[in-house]
Amino acid sequence: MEVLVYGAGALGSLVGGLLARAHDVTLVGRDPHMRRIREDGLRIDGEADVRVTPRALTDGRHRAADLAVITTKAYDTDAAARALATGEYDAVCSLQNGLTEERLVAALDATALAGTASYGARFAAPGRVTCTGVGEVVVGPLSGGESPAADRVGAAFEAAGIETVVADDMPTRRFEKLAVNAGINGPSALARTENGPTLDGPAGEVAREAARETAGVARAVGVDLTDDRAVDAVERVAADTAANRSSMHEDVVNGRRTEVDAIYGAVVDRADRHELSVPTCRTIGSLIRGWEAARGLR
Ligand code: KPL
Repeated sequence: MEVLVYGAGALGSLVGGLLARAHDVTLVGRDPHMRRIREDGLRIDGEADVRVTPRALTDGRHRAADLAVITTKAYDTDAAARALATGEYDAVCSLQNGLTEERLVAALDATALAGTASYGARFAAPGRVTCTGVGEVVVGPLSGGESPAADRVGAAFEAAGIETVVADDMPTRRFEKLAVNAGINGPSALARTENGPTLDGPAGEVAREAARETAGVARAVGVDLTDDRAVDAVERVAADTAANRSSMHEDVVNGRRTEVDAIYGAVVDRADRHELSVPTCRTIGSLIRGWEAARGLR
């Protein structure tokens, strides 16, 4: 299968590098990472040991592939969609944080699949990423049910040795992932704790409450996600990635813009529309936005 990975940072390079073991892969990312991959190939170390030579570009416009996998930061979704709209793809699949797929559907003709990835990835150096945790990829139709496109994408990921689930309940899984991000990302960034201690320490109740609020919003928009399932998910992911820093924690310590709008904004906006109270997510979101504003990042 021809696959283009748009947004080849840490996770995109890891997924693209694993896919390149079995498929014709093009990565789209930034220099100097892309330049180094063109010169020396891509090296994955840590919990995977892979050396591959995918195509590596900095301009993703006017390309064609069977599948485009989108792994940009959520705030770059519209730019990714504009670039992908100049090319031709049978299917696109987001593995991003936040509820980004609706924006891809609005901008692209290709079949849009929803996806989640629980692999841990860290950027090590240009041309090199570290796999910090072997997880799974879940892919399925955005509105749930089955689709031949999801089956084809699932089979392609499996063929490359990636643990993959083709799911018929993506609406629930997307909100479950949003609950995990709402529970872990803000509290870990504010407390400067790795994912495990975020749940195990004094910030744990904040994390669980953010996950419960997200589940309440899911139910308000007609998605079946119980508070218990959301809390179980946030506890499980924190335990599985105990030693990792969340992406928002990394963003804050590196002085970068965060995905606050795609995570807390997504919860709070939907809560407001349904007159639901989500004080924990609202507070976390305001604190992170306050930090971004003070540093001129928004
Ligand atoms: O998606 C993540 C992130 O850091 O953005 C989790 C699941 C919290 C893993 O760190």
